[in-house]
Amino acid sequence: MHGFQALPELLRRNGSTTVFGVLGNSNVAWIGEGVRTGTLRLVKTRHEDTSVGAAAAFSRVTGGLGVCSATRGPGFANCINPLISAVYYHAPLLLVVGESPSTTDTTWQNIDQRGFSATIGAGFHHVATVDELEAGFWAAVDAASFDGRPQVLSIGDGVLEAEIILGDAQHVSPSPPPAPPAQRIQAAVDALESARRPLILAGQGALLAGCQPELERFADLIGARVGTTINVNRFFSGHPHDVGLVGQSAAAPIKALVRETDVVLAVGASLNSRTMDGGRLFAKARMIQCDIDPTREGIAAAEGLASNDWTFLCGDGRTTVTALIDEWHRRGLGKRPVEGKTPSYGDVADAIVAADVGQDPERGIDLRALYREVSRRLPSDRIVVTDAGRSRATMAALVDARDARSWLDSHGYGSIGLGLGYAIGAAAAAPRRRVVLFTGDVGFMMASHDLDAVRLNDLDLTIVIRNDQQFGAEIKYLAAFGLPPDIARQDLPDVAALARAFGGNAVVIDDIAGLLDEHLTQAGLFIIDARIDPDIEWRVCMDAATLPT
Ligand SMILES: Cc1ncc(C[n+]2csc(CCOP(=O)(O)OP(=O)(O)O)c2C)c(N)n1
Ligand SMILES: [Mg+2]
Repeated sequence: MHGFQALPELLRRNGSTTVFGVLGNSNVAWIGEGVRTGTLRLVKTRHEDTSVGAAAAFSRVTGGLGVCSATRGPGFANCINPLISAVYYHAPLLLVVGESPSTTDTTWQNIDQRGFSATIGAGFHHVATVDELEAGFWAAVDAASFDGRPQVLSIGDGVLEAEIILGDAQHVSPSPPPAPPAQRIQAAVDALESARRPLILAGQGALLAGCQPELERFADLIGARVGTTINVNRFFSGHPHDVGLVGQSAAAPIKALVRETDVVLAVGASLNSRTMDGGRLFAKARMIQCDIDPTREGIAAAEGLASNDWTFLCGDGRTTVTALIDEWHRRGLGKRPVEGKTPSYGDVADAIVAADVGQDPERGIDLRALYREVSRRLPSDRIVVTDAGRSRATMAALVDARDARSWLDSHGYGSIGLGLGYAIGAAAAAPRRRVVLFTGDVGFMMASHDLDAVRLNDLDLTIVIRNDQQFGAEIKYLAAFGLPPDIARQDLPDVAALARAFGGNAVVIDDIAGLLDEHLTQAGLFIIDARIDPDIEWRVCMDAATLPT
C-alpha cells in the first residue's frame, strides 16, 4: 500500500468515513482513493471555511471525530476563521492538509501552517516521512478526543507516494486521567456539604466526557440546580431543576436566581467573563472547577471573575464527578432537596415573549413569536443551528431541541457567517432529521456561496433568515457616535431567485401567519426569508423579562 491509500484506511479504522473538503494538489489523491474504494464519503463544499464548520458540527451531532481537508497554503488559510471558532467550541476535529511551507516542491503556496496553528490554539502534527504517518495520525486523533481541541495533520511532501505497511494492531486510545487527588475532592465536598443553594454548571467538557448521568445523579443528591454555558445549551433538557442557559445572555430572572448560588460546581466550562457575566454572576459563590486541561487552573480566578475560594479539580468529568459522589456517600450524607422553585423553560420563554419592548407589527415580525412558532412546529428530533448577530439573543431560550447535540451555536469567538457550514455538517450527519439554520441576513449572505453544498451533496436544509435588512448589531454603535444608521442598512437580493439557482425554493413572510407547516417539511434547500422588526434590540427582551410572582 502507499501513503495515499493508507490515509483513508486509517480514517476507516477510526470509524471516520465522512470528510468535508475542497480539493487541491496536496489532498486530491488520498480523498480520490478513499472515494474510489468506497471508504470515504466526500461532502463537497465551495469554500474551505464551510468544511471546517461542517466538521465541527458533524463531531457535535455524531459524538465522533469531525474530519475535513484543505489543500496547503491558501486552502489552509481559508480555514483559519472557523478553525479559531472550533478552538473556542472545543470541537474534536481533524483538518488534514499538505505540507507548507514545502520542503521539496517549487510552489507559491508557502505559509507557516505550524505557526498559524500555534497562534490560534489548534494542535499541529507534521508527518515528514511515510514511516511517521500511522503514529502521527493517531497522535492527532487522540489529542482531538482528549479535550476537543481541533488538530491539524500536515502530510509531508512525498508521503502520499511512498510505500507503507500499516500495523495490524488495533489502536487503543489512552484512558482518561485519574481522579484528582483525594484532598481536592474532600475540599470540594466540604464546600458542597455546607452549601444551601448549589449550582452544577456544565460546559462543552461535560458533553465530551459524557458525564450527564453522573452530573444529574450528583445534582439530585446534593440538591443542586443545573445549568449550562451557551456552548451546550439544552444539555440538561428535561431535568426538573434545570435553569437552562447561565451567563451574560441569560434572562433576567435566571440571572437573579443564580446570583443567589453559594457554591458552583463547574464541569468542563472555561468560566470566561461571558459565562461569569463579567464577575457579577457568582460574586458571592465559592467556585469548584473541574477541567481536564491542567493549564486552566487559576485562569478565571486570576481574571478576577470570582473573589471567594476556588478549588480546581484537574480530571475527566466522569471520573471526577464519580469521585465526588463516592465521597458524598462515604460521609453518609443523604439526598437533599432543592431550595425554592425552579422556573421551567416554558416559564422563562413566556416571560421573554411577554416583555414589552415596543415591538410594532407594522414594522415587521416579532422575532420572539417567529422563534416560538418555528420551534412549536418542528419535529422533536430537530437539529437547530444559529449564526451570530443581535437577533440571536433570545433564541437559546425560545427555540427548543432535545439535547445539546441538537442545539448548535456557531458563534464561537463572535464570528458571523459560520452557521451555514455548521448546518451543512449537521445535515450530513443526520440525514433523516430536520435541520434548521437561523441566521441574520448579513451572516446569510456572507456564506451564501455554500448554499451550493446543499445541492452538491443532496442534503435537506431549512434556513430561516431573521431578516432585518441591516447589520442590526452595529446600529447601537453608530448611534453611540451620533451617526445615522444608513450605512448599516442593506437589503438582500431576491432570495427566491437565489434559492432556485441552487436547486431550492424560498418564501418571503412579513407576518407570522405566513409561516406554514409545509415550509418546515420541504426536501432539499428551503429558505424562509422572514422580515422581522428592524428597530428592536432583541437582547433587551432578556433583561425586561419578569416571572409572575
Ligand atoms: C466575520 C465577521 N465579520 C464582521 C463581524 C461584525 N458583526 C457582528 S454582528 C454583525 C451584523 C450581522 O448582521 P446580521 O447577520 O444581519 O445579524 P443582525 O445583527 O442584523 O441580527 C457584524 C457585521 C463579525 N462579528 N464577524
Ligand atoms: Mg441583520
